[in-house]
Amino acid sequence: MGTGVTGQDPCMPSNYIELNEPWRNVQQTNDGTQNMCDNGFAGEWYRFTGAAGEAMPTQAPPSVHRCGTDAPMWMNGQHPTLADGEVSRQACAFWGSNTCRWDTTIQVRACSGGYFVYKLPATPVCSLVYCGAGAMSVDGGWSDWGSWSACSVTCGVGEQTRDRTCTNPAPANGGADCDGLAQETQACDTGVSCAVDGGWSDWGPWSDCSVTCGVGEQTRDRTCTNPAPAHGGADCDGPDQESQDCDTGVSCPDCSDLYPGLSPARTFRRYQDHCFWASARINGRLDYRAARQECESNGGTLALIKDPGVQEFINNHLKNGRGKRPWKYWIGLDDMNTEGEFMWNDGTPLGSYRNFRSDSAHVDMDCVVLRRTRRQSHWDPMDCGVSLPFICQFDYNVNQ
Ligand SMILES: [Ca+2]
Repeated sequence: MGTGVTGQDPCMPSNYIELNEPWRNVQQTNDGTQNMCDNGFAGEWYRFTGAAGEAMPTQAPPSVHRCGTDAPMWMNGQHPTLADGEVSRQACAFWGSNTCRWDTTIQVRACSGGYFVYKLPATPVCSLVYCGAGAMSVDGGWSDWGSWSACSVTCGVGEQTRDRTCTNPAPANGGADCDGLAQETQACDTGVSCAVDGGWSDWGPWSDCSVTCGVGEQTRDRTCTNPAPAHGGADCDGPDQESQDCDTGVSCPDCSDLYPGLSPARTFRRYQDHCFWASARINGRLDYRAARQECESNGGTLALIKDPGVQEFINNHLKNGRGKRPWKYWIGLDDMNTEGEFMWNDGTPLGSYRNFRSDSAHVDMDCVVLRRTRRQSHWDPMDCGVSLPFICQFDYNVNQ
């Protein structure tokens, strides 16, 4: 059998000649004016590549006048396998109605790179050409889907995608592209509730005026419920209440007009919704029980000092025109019911605001005075029988 150069592998690119002319492909027809001829071949090894195709056709071409010449040549027999090694085949030239009008013997072998090489002699006559045939087309096929991407959001419901590629196999030689989408999308629920920042409701209506005479105050509210903050969202910013002055248009009566039984009227002072009245220091002295009775018979009580505001008001009230001498007035606080347990005259317990000068032990049935020295005012327990001036307290209610 003929071989190439002894000892050289014809499958190696340096040992074969590429045939890649477009006209050489068996699908190329011509009108009979093109007359290529392979009579210059001399038994070299050849490989069909590129536009020429990748192998010789193993069936007669559909017609003559192909492959750039009049009588196209094809290989009469199957291609060998790798294991077959080098084989001989008949190459036929198609002319007229004879698919093998001329013939010659060629050598063929399969190469491990997936192609064939042919040892081709000069054609018997001209114009004959060894034809190439195109590779089979390969339709594309999808790869497996990739994994889903991370969800597009970190709370609530978002989206995720996955991809595939048209590479299994990739389309080749005019084969069809893959059909369908290369990416698909689905919803993904993070299972985490999104934080909701709070929002204010509308303001509610203004409240009634705080007073029934003179100028008072009224308020309106809003709530952080539109929406309420949730899942770590921010609270509403700003106040949930606002206030404004309200003028009743009604002149307020004096305390002395409301409680005409007490004199002198000039010692009445109003603080918030109460009137306070102090008896005269010289002529207005009574013991605790009598002082309490005097206040109550006029519709009030001895003064109930339950917060620092009232304490300061009474202190300032009594200070006016009283000089610098110390003074004492009964207020409505005593422990006559239970020793050591001070109660206000309205029946309420002492509570958290207390202004005793000291916590020293007291005698039975202590009654309490508001006492002012040069430096300060405070409370002192006293013998209830002592006669002292006193301070009454009355509701300031213009509707009574
Ligand atoms: Ca006591």
